[in-house]
Amino acid sequence: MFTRIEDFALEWTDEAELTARVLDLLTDASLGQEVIEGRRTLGQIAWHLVHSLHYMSSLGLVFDALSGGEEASVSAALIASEYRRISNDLLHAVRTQWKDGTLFESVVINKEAWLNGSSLRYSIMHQSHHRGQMTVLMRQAGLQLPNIYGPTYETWIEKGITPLA
Ligand code: NI
Repeated sequence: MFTRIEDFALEWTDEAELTARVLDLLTDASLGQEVIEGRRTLGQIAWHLVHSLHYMSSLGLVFDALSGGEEASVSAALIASEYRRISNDLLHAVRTQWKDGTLFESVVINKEAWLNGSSLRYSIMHQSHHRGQMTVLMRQAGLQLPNIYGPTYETWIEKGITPLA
C-alpha cells in the first residue's frame, strides 16, 4: 500500500505514461482483436482500463471519470485521449483532496474494508494487468509496441542483439 501521496504521484505519473504510450498505438481496426473467439476484444479491454478508474470515485475522490456502461463502441483515438484526461484528473484529485493520513482510512467495498493506500496500489496493479493483456492482443493484431519494462523484439533487433524467446 501507499503511505505517502507523493509516492503514489510519482509512480502513477510513470505508469500512466506507459499506459498512454500503449493506447496511442491502438488503431480502430485492431480493436476487434479477440482473446479467443467470442470473448473480450482488445477494444473492450482498453475501454475497461479507462472506464475502471471510475472506481476511485467510490473512495470519495471527486474527479471527472466516465460513468455508465463499458459497452459503448468508441474509437482508438477517444480511448487514448480519455485515458490521458482521466488519469491526469485522478492524480490531481488525489493530490488536492487527500492527505497522507487519508491513505490509512478505509472504505468498505463489496463487504471488504480497503485502506485507501491499498486501493491506490490496486489501481496501478489492475491497470498493468490489463495493459499486459492488451500488448499480447496488439501483437496478434499486427501492431507495434513501445518498450514497457524492457525492450521489445524490435528494440533487440535494432541493437543487433538476438531477441529472447
Ligand atoms: Ni479489470
